Amino acid sequence: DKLGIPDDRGYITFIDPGRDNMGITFKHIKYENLFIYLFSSFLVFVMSNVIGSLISAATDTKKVRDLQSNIISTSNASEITTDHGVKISDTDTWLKVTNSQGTGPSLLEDQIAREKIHRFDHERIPERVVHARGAGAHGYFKVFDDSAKKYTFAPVLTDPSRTTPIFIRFSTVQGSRGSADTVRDVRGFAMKFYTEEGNWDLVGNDIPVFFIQDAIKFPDIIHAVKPEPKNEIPQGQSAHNNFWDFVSLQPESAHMVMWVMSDRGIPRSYRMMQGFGVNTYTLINEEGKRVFVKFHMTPELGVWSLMWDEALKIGGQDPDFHRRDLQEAIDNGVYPKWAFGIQVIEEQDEHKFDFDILDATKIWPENLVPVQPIGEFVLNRMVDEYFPEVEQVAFCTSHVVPGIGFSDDPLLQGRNFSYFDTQITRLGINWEQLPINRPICPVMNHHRDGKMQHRITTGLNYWPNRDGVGHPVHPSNGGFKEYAQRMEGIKQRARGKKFQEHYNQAQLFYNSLSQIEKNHLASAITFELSHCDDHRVYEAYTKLLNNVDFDLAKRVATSVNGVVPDKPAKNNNDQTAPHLSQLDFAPKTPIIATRRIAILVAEGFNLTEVLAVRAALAAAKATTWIIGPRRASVQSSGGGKGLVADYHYEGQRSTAFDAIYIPSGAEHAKSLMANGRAIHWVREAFGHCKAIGAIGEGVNFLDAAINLPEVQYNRSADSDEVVSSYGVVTVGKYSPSSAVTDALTITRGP
Ligand code: HDD
Repeated sequence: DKLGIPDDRGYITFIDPGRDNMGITFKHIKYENLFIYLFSSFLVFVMSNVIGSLISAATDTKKVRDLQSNIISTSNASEITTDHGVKISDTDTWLKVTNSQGTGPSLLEDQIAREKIHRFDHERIPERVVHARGAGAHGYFKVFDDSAKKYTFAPVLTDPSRTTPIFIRFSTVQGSRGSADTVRDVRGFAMKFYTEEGNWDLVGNDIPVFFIQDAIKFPDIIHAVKPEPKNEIPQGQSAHNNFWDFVSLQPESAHMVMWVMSDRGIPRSYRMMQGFGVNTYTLINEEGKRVFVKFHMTPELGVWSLMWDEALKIGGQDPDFHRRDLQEAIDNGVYPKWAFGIQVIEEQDEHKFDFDILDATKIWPENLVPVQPIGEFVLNRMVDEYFPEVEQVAFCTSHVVPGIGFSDDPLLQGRNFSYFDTQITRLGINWEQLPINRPICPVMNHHRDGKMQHRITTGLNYWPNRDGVGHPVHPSNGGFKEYAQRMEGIKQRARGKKFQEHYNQAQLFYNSLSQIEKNHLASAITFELSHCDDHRVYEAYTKLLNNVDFDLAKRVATSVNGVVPDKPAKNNNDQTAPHLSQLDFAPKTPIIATRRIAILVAEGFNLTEVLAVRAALAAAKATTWIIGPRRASVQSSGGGKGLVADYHYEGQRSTAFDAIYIPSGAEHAKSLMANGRAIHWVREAFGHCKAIGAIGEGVNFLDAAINLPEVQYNRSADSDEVVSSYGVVTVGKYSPSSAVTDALTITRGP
């Protein structure tokens, strides 16, 4: 009702016809600033279209174009045919010999029905033996400059003029394909770089270390963590006897267990996880010099986690939470982005450290070996179809490109055998011909035949041959050449001397956490051991824990009836290292982009205010969702037409959102106060330390719902001073200053 009319303070409200693609926005600005605003809008419009076309150019990578040749759209060819191409006239009724009633036995002769059922019967392929559940997306990788040239001649890591297409698949480890996303687990972070020199697969995790040192132990750790063999319980959880039994007897896993039990085990989003190559690889430069390297991926948005209570609830409320989150961000054009960095150790420094740099249960602490950022990557395109892309994408640690090599890391050596092998079971020997796996550079060799051969290769199929075709390529022309490593040794089953020490870095990690993170970690181990009912298991693990930290061991053991120590089993030298606590990754300026904000309304809410706050949040690229008493129109104050709610209070829980905002409106606040579910909404969000903002009468509702004397509110109807306490942000009356929305950008309370 106030549209276009300057108010007594000289402010005007008008409809801004879409500065972004998030629908109509309402603006409320000083009348005299209107011209400047419209002119700047015009500039933003022009610029965003220019940037938009640049972005779509980046989305359209060489790999995406390569995949287009395999895409068939059902809308282009709407007529249905058999697999042999014959048009089908009836897909609904099996061919029968019918009696006078029109019923009778079905005939095997019906090749159309047979084909349909056959094809259906064979739709499933074996799920991955680990990392079965996942989500993937396309994107691109770029280096900033050629600074890595001193270490490697691989153009993917040194040529800033290149945009390398990538595909990333994120995953959980333990659960099967249909398990929930938010379980406590390690997350896979598998990257395929489609380089001009061939595919490079960097198959990493969101945790920089691993449970075991030697690949031969992999089947044991996986059997132990997977559902128990007698009853296939539990799904998507490590909280059971077998896992904790194994790790109590395999102390090399102590460091990794600390990471998984920390908040890293329950990320808020795939987009807010670090990635690590984990193993030690090598880089080789033009002069043939080799260095050891570890790869690091650092998310632009920071490293954030769920609370355990949230993770448990979301597991039931939205098992696809992380998959949906990735889709939502990419659909909204807020593309997930990571910095790509390397840690480098010169060959001559290999033995300088008190840990073995080839031991995957150890990090290279960043105070000793800093991460050098060399590039960045972005995910900007979801897949067109899940199965052919995400389910059929297949990675091999053994797939490196010239300039990148392996090390003698015994975990990596074994992995280099395992991945190719598993793809044969899952996808068949010709799995690299599948569209998502095939390289964007030419492929030519003398491998032939095998099931599902797609290539028709003419000419000779062996080397040497009289035509000189399919010949090896000299390294000076790009042929892969292994580093000439001097070797001398004794053939024996052995582990390196420094591989024997297991607790120093578990302690280093624990020491480096903030108190809150330590509390979460203690609760997580307590939860897990509480689910172990064999006393030998929880006793053994609580005993082991005393090697990491005396207080932690006491705390957990007391809660789970474990072995409560009376003195530390190992001195704690209080050493810490940077970037082990997640708090070290919080962006300097809080980023609200892609955060989900629920606006809790009832009949009689203040529409003008909601639209203004909503527009400000949308401009910061957050998403807002109206939660109301019904998923239909909810009237605003004075009987206005209001808004259509996105969800009913029962249709979504606070767990799906990062923050809540409760607008002003006397009737609306009264209705909320009388509604148990609405009260639960804010209590639960408060318990999960989310930012909650309220204005005017919304503050009264908040006060009634939370009702804690420690929380301070601004209840004064004519004060626009923002009071922020315990993550609760209140203001008496709305003013167009962005104070409230600024305050809401703190999406987590203390
Ligand atoms: Fe593995 C899959 C990561 C050790 C054997 N692994 C797999 C995936 C990731 C990792 C992210 C999923 C790939 C995808 O999305 O398709 N794995 C790791 C990391 C490890 C590790 C970071 C330690 C540094 N893995 C490891 C060992 C072995 C395997 C020691 C065997 C000796 N991993 C496999 C596998 C999988 C696999 C059985 C199952 C599906 C697949 O390979 O393609 O071969």
